[in-house]
Amino acid sequence: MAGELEALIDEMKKARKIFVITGAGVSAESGVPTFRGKDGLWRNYDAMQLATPEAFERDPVLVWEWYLWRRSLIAEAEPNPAHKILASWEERYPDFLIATQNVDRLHQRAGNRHVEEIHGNIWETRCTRTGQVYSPEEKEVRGDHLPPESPAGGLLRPNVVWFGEILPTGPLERINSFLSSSNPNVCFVIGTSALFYYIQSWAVTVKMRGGLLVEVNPDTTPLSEISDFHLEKPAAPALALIDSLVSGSTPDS
Ligand code: BV8
Repeated sequence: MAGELEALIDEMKKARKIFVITGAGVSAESGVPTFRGKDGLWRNYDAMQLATPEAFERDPVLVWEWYLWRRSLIAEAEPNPAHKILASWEERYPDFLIATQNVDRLHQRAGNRHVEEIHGNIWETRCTRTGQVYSPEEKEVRGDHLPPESPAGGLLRPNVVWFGEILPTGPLERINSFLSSSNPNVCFVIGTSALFYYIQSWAVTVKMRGGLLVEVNPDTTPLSEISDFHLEKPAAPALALIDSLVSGSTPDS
């Protein structure tokens, strides 16, 4: 395997700018269910049915119970080695950014500071009337007061992006300026089914401009056939292998 990765390892050794796109798979080894995996089910509901404005409109209590259940899982979860290696890479590379679809904040808990949450995060809430965003400290949601109301009297919702909603402009602008100021040497796409066109377009843009495209995923996705490297492994062992080869800490494996 190491021999096949030689070109990637050489590039990583001299790289200055790394772009990382992550999805639910990077948190799988922390015990957080992925969206489309079998463990993503909850009371026989498919996540795709619940993560929509229509579901919230129809039954805000049910949707809040799902989010409180996910919060309880995430609260128990710890950053896994994949998160920790990405945090160490932010220290190593002068220009480093993670665009994550995950709402669990495990990248930040691992130590990454340059993280753009393109689908929001599960801990904040937002008033459906005023758009005011509340941090967990400001507005704690409890199961005995569902659906929660904001001080303005509007329903409070999780501050995440649901299916059918547009992405927050702040993260999009920062990602686009990161990609356009100079092309990353390497783009990693880790633990995502890569179904959203914006995920595919960021990855393809880096590749078309001469960067290496590396996919880390036990499965194949729409990006697999155009990736320069596809490590068909879980994120933690895959990143540990790359990290060890780049830092020269273990013999070729
Ligand atoms: C948009 C936050 C335009 C919430 C999520 C109306 C209804 C339905 C759809 C639409 C609609 N209107 C428009 C749409 C289109 C829709 C769309 O594209 N659908 C797809 C499916 C075709 N898109 C949207 O609605 C998006 N909005 O496009 O607006 C726009 C865009 C930009 C600028 C302006 C306008 C918004 C979608 C956001 C939905 N919210 N989450 C919450 O979390 O509660 S999406 C949800 O899916 C999560 O964020 C998740 O991260 C994301 C993507 O899934 P993945 O992360 O890839 O997770 P998944 O389970 O799918 O895959 C896990 C992968 O990991 C697998 O490949 C697996 O093999 C791998 N894996 C497993 N274990 C490991 C592993 N890999 C490594 N290591 C392991 N151990």
